[in-house]
Amino acid sequence: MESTRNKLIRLLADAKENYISGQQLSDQLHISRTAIWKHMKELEKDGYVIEAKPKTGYRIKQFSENVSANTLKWGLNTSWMGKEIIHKPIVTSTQHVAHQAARENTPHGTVVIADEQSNGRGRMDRVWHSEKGKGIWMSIILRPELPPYIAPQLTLMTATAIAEVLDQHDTLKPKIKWPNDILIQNKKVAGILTEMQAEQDRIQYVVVGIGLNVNQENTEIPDSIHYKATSLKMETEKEWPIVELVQQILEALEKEYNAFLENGFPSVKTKWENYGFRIGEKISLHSGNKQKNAIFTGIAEDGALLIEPTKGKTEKIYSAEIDWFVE
Ligand code: BTX
Repeated sequence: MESTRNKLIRLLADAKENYISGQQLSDQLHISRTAIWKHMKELEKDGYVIEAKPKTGYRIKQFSENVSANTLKWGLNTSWMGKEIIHKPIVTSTQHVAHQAARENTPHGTVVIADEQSNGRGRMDRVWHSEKGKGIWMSIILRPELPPYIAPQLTLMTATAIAEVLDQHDTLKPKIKWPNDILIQNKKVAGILTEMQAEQDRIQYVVVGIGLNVNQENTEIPDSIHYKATSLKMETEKEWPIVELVQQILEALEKEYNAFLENGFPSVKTKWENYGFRIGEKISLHSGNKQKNAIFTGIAEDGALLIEPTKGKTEKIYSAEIDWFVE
């Protein structure tokens, strides 16, 4: 059901330049004029510029580009994804907050998003740099009624949805580095971290963490990762609207997830392979301290990496990392 706040924004937005009286709003929303006034104050906190003219009414002078639960929900075209949004200015890690929320029974599709993470993390507890207001740092709680071995496929599905969103912008040409990184011009623009709580044969919940570098300048990328990291701004020389981008990602994810439930992994596989980084090329892989070179031929029906270490012999790999440089 649409919230009163969203209905209020919709009424004001539909009125465009015209004022709507407090009485009219209160009649349509079935709340008191004092409640309307309180909502207006909340909208201002969310970054909307509201004009209130005595004896005339209210109008929106400027929409908000700030990230907040309300701005993200307004205009979000999904049926279950992001119906519940938890937004915080700063957290240690949105993964941490999402796990807590999931244990407290928050619904499927809940989104936890922060402006900044003080302890953002990647796989194996690696650091994920998450500067304030410069990127999308969010975690999504999913509750698929599926067995635990499916979880890695959700990583590939999420990567595909993000690649599709970025690919709507002609120049970006995103690639997915198996299993969880999105690259532009061979540099990492986004990473995905999928964590799960499960019983032996059933997933309780999955937290899909997405880190996407959006508006960092060249100088704002830490030196240690400079050679392999980029942002949308660095690639396009323009500032990107974060709220709109989050909405596009949530919409694409809902679509991909629904298709995945209906048709299984094959619906993801073909799209994923269109974006696969170095498919058909020689790659170096490592897992623990084992390293091997092989031709990367594609991904299997279950999402595993398919390689050909020697001609005519195919191997399936479930856990490894593709090295940046071929040895
Ligand atoms: P990963 O383990 O594949 O990648 C981590 C590695 O990526 C780091 O060791 C570093 O080399 C590099 N790196 C760190 N920060 C950045 C960055 N901002 N841009 C590009 N490269 C970077 C990838 O793990 C999964 C990352 C998920 C991050 C999200 S953010 C929201 C959620 N909360 C949280 O704590 N993690 C996830």
